[in-house]
Amino acid sequence: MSPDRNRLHMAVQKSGRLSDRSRQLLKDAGLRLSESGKNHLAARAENFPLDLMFVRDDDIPTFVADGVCELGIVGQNVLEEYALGLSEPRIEEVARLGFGKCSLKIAAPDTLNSFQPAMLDGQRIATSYPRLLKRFVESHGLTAEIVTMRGAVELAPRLGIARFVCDLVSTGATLEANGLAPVCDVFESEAVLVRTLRPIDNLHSDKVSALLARIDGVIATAESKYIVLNAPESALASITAILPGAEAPTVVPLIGRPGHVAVQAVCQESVFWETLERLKAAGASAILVMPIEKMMM
Ligand code: PRT
Ligand code: ZN
Repeated sequence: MSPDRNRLHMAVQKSGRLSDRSRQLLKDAGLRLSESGKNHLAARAENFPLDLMFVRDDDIPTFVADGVCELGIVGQNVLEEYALGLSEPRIEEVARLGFGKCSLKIAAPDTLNSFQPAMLDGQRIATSYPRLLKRFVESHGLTAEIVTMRGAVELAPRLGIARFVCDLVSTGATLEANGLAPVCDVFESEAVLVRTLRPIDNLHSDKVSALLARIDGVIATAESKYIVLNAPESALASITAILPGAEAPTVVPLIGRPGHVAVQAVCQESVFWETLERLKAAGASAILVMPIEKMMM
């Protein structure tokens, strides 16, 4: 299958932890995806000039760097590990997507009492991320013998392959089930949208900008809420200071309630119950928090 050069191409994970959320993001951005067959390798957006290519996550940076796909969605762990092997940048991160969050951590048998990075010096450490680990170890002025494994890294200490492991952790359940405990953080990661640093021709660059604007809108909307509340005018300053991430709220008079106003604001951060309790304590009443369906800044 040779790519249609009149359309944009995006590499996404075929099946794994990032697949569903990547497709959902594109659907939320208004794309209607047509997928044919169960073992499909590609999908076409019916209402936007974009084709998706379904690949292994490890291959996504190469596809994007080579310009086979102008865009891609990949974990920062995979992206950075790839980038550390390049002599010059070939791919750039354009947006953090807020899902696929995990942390690359060094772990040791849970019998280890206390930990100092210096304890890694001269030790064998098993990982699937040798470049990220090497950078970390060197940043502490240490050397370690890095054992690269493609998977099942958490088995290395039990098999006598390495004393420490350096692996991705989300809940920590896998480490615990293998008698390991995290001892230090190496790299924080989440899924990101990336684009090639190869020149994108003018025909395509408008499409890229349009798609990025929509994706930015989806990301902003996910966290944003629309808040409406009533407040005494005297409490306005303290109430607007509590509203999370709200710029320039709208303030309108309330007919029949002199000295009181209605405040409307878009909050670009999560609104927690604690926030509502603080607003109420500051004098707000009739507080409504509503989801925002679409947003374009
Ligand atoms: O087949 P393909 O090569 O595409 O997929 P893959 O098996 O290499 O990757 P996949 O689907 O497991 O992960 C894709 C991406 O999801 C990773 O590159 C990370 O960016 C992100 N991610 C988020 C994770 C995790 N959380 C995660 N917990 N990737 C892997 N894990 C593994 C980890 O390696 C360990 O084995 O889950 C286990 C630990 O999980 P907890 O919850 O027990 O701590
Ligand atoms: Zn992979």
